[in-house]
Amino acid sequence: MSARVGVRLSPTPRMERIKTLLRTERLPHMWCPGCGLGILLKVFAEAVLESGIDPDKHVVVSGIGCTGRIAGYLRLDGYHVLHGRPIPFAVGLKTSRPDLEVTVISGDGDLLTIGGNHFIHAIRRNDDINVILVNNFNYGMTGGQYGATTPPGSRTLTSPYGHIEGAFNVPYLAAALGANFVARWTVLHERELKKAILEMFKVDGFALIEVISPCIIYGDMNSIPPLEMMKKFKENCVIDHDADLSKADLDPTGEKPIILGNFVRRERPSYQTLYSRIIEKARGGRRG
Ligand SMILES: Cc1ncc(C[n+]2csc(CCOP(=O)(O)OP(=O)(O)O)c2C)c(N)n1
Ligand SMILES: [Mg+2]
Repeated sequence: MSARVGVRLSPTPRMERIKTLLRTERLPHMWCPGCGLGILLKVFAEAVLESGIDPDKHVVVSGIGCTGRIAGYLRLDGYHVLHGRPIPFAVGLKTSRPDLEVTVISGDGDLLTIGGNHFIHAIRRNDDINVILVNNFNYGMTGGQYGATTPPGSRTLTSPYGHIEGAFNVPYLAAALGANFVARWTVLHERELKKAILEMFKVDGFALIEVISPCIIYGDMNSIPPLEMMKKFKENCVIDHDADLSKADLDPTGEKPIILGNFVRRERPSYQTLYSRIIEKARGGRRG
């Protein structure tokens, strides 16, 4: 066990600032030691504080899963909704309250397996929401079953001899569907991730960040302890903003490079922008 366990850090002004956005009465959190979600929680809280947008205007929507718990730890308006349904909830919220900055933070299973249909149609419509999709390659909360992002060959609770299905290449999928902003970072790339979140807040239209995060369950089943996985992230990551996304599929158990970057920036008008124009026009027409 590390000699640092039990060492108490004296709070820095930065930590104090972040704490203002955390529901500290709910801590300690429920995540496993070695899980990357705590880092994302901290980075997201920092980005909210630096966004220049009143925290009262930020809303976080989560589905079910370990990642889905993030909404409950943030001292922001938050909704913890049905499994697979944070995107339609967020779309309804943003359409009725365009003044809010609506961010979905949820897992790969929630957003792409049970919720995959909502994901593709929200991007097709270009709904003006932010989506942070945490890819830990499995259903972490329920014990590590495989899902739509589990890389072929992985051992999971439901593929003990190795997974034989293909996995979604998330940035490639989102780019092909027409998302206005597409990025991928790992929880080890805190600064780049925070910058990407800040950029995402400014996008009118669908903005997606895939965040790769170690999961102790997935790691254990593939004989990679979480810190080893972090090491792999560090050693195998290649930042290439202009990458050919068709080659950006992932294999955290192997030596394949993990391609990271801010890959797509488009200015397609969002559904909500077009919708408000049409409503204006209809109202103007009636008056005239
Ligand atoms: C309708 C429904 N089906 C199944 C479940 C059980 N369930 C809870 S969390 C979860 C998986 C979540 O996986 P993911 O979204 O990847 O989140 P993670 O825990 O990995 O962060 C499942 C299947 C549920 N709560 N509701
Ligand atoms: Mg998951």
